[in-house]
Amino acid sequence: MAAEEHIPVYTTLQDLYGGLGTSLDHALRWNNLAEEFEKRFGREPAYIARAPGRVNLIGEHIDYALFGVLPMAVERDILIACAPRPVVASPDAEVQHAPGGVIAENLHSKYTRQMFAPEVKKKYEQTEVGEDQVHVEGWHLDINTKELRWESYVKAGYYGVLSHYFPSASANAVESGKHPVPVDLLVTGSVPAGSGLSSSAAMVVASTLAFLAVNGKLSDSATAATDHQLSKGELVKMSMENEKRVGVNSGGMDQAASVMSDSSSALYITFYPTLKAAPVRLPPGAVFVCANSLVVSDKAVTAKSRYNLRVVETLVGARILARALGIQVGEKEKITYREVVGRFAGEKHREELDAAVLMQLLTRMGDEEIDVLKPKGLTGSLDEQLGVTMDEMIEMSGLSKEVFNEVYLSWVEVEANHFQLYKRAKHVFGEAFRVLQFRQVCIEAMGGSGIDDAAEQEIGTLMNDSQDSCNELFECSCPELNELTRLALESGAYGSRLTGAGWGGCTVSLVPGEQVGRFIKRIRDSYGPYKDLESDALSEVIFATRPSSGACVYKFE
Ligand code: NG1
Repeated sequence: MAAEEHIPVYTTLQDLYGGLGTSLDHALRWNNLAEEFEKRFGREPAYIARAPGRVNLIGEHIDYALFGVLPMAVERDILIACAPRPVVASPDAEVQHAPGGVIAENLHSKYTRQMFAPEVKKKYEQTEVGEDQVHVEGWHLDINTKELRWESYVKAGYYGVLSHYFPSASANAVESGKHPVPVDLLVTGSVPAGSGLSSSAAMVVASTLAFLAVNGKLSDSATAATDHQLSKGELVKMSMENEKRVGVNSGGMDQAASVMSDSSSALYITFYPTLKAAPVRLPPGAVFVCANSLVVSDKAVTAKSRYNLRVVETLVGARILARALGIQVGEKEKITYREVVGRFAGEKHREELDAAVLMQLLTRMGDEEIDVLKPKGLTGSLDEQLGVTMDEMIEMSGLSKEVFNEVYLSWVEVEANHFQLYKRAKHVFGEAFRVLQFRQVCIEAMGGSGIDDAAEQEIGTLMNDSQDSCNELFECSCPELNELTRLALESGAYGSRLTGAGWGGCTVSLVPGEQVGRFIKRIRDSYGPYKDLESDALSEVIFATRPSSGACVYKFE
């Protein structure tokens, strides 16, 4: 099981890139990073931590309803070269001598050099006899969540390492040598930021790994440096917690894909009853092309009318459906659609439904049961009338206004005149079904001849259906994403859809392997916003990718 495996530590690039082949591009990039590190810090790095971005192939906006999703890691990644810093006299002496002081640089010139050191948080209390007592609470690193700053992701990863591995943060720890070492690090990334390919999760995973490595908290077969070897599942959980420190409440898909992927497969990630990831081998002719719409959707700014509103519509819908189906729900419980289905089917705690049974239930829910989410007395088609007002929604939930506000609105701000409970539910059940179908097609294709492209055709159709559903029912597409997916189909893709949260960012298209070059050229020539881009900029915004291996560490010997 991927979750129990250890984080791989390599000493050659051949081993690291395995299935991908040690392409010259990779080697040049790694060498360049190591040489730059040496130039800037006067010695070789001790490690390079690598974490890839991800593209979600299917299963959009259903992770927070706890249904399975199907992403894969992309070849584009974040690399962090790092080494413990010998303490010598210098103008930066304050950081140099602070336990765990960090000098962080980025190869990209727009991200400036940062220096920071974790502080020990102390609490002063008065004893009964009036003396001050000092308690050490833990580490503190100043993370600015109001502004998007590159080093916040580095700090977020560090925070987790400090609190998990240096719990006795105190002056005593410093004296006994159990404090974190001072570190120099240099970051480079090829995952385009803010495009729905999870550069943030890759940064946090890579940073977590870099700080573990320099502090001797990752072991490999050569050096059993620690009693407990960190598993991939543990790194996913740590990285999820760490990313929350930058103010993002994520469902776990991004970190799981970055850590647990392998170079031959996509990942079927399930969140219920526990987080699990199983490889799904893709048909051999499958090449995925990511294309950035160049529309930037600032998640934090638009959350109340987009992402967070969808989360609330999805959660409230689940309660109303549960109520209509006669399912017990605790008054303060935020039940999800996946749990409603499970309880309806009599699923026992920690037991999983068989995929065929789950598919039957999804069809039944999506085709019949969710009619209870429409406004009373409405039988018409999908139009604005399908939405319900806040008062109607509260009444349908069966909760008092006070309890409703506490459970569904106290932790999040939302803005809408009408809440589209029915449309969102229709998308969620349909999309969860398509994920299982996609997986099924891939499993069946493995046993087949692979001579024709029937599997690719079927997968492509599922991707197109997903795009339609995201556009019409979940309303998370935008004109540019619709245009890009349309152009992709006209240019020979089997299927094309938005990937990630939507409202901008990237599309992913499944393209026949032998046509990738021609496909990319046609999109470059026909998508308006690409017209004035030079070739370097173009290769940043549209590129082919196969599945990549997950996060790892390279050790210099
Ligand atoms: P992006 O914004 O593409 O990383 C977001 C969520 C995912 C998932 C998708 C929609 C975060 C960090 N990630 O992805 O968990 O809900 O939207 O499928 O919020």
